[in-house]
Amino acid sequence: MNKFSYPPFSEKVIKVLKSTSKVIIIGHQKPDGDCYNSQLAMGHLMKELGCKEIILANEGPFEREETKVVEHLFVKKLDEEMLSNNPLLILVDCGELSRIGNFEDQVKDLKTVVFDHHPTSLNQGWEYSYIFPASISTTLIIKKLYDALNIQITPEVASQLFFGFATDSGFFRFIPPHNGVAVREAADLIENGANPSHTVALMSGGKPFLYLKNTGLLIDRTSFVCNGAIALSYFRLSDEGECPSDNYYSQIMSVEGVKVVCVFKEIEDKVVLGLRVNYNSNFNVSEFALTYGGGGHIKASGATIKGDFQEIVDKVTKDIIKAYNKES
Ligand SMILES: [Mn+2]
Repeated sequence: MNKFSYPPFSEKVIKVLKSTSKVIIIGHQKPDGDCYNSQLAMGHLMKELGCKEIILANEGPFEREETKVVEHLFVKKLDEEMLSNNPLLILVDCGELSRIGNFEDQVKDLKTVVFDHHPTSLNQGWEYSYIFPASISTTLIIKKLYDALNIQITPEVASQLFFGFATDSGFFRFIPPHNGVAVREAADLIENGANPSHTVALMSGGKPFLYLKNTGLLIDRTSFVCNGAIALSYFRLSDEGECPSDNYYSQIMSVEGVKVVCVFKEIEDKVVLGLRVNYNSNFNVSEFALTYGGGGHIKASGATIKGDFQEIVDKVTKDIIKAYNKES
C-alpha cells in the first residue's frame, strides 16, 4: 500500500447523524481503550450535533484499570424506555452484532451506522457505515469525523481520541509504513490538549505487583513450536489475579525467532484465545481466529472457544502448526 489519506464520509452517513434526536452508542464487549474512548468521543460529537438523548451502552466487563473512572458512564442493560422512539444505533470499533453481547437481539432492527477499522466488518453489508481497516484506530476515524463536521476537539475529547490511538498503535510501535497520516492526526490531538505522558501512565501504570509476577508465570509456562517461531502459554481459572496477556506478548516477542504468540486464558467453561504476530511475519491471525468464530486484525486477533481446556489447547496448537507451515 502506498501513502494514503482517509476517504470522505458519505453524505448519507452525515445526514443520518445530523437528523437524529435519540441515539444509542454501543461498542464491543470487554472494551479496550480504542472502543470505550470511541464511544465517549462519539457521544460528545452527537451532543454537539444537537442530539437530545444519548445513551452509551457497553456490556463490559470493564477489566482495564483505567476504565474504573469511566465505567459509570455506560449502561450495561437497555430497558424499554431507552429503546422507545426508534433510536439510531451507532456501532463503534465493532461491525458485528455478535460482538456486542446481550444487546444484539434488542437492537438488531434499529437503523444503524457503523464506524470501525476491523476488516471483518466489511462483509456485514451495512448500509450506513465508515469502515476503514487502514486506520490504526477507530478513534482516528472519529477524529476525522469531528474535522469533517467542523466540531471543536476539546482537550477532553483530544485525550480520549489519543488514548484509542495509543492503545491500538501500541504507543506508535505498530504503525505500518505509509501510514504517516496516523502520526499527523496524533500530532493534531496533542496540539488540542492530549497529553502523551499522562496517557502512557494511564495505559501501563497502576498495576498490582501480581500482574508483573503473572507475566513471569506466563513466560515460565511458554512452549515453542515450529522451530521457535510460535510461542504458546496459558492462564488457568485457578491462577490468581489478572492474565497479563499484553505484557506477555511484548516480552515474548523480544525473543529471537518468535513470530507468532498464542495465549490460552481459561474462563469458566470457555477458553479465550489471544493471538499476536510479529511485524516481519505474514501469518494472518485474523484468518486463523475466524476458523474458531473469532476475528480482529491481521496482526492481533482472538476467539472465544467453548469446551475442555486441554482439548482446546491441543487442537489449536495442532491447527496453528499446520496453518503456519502452510503459509510459510
Ligand atoms: Mn480498535
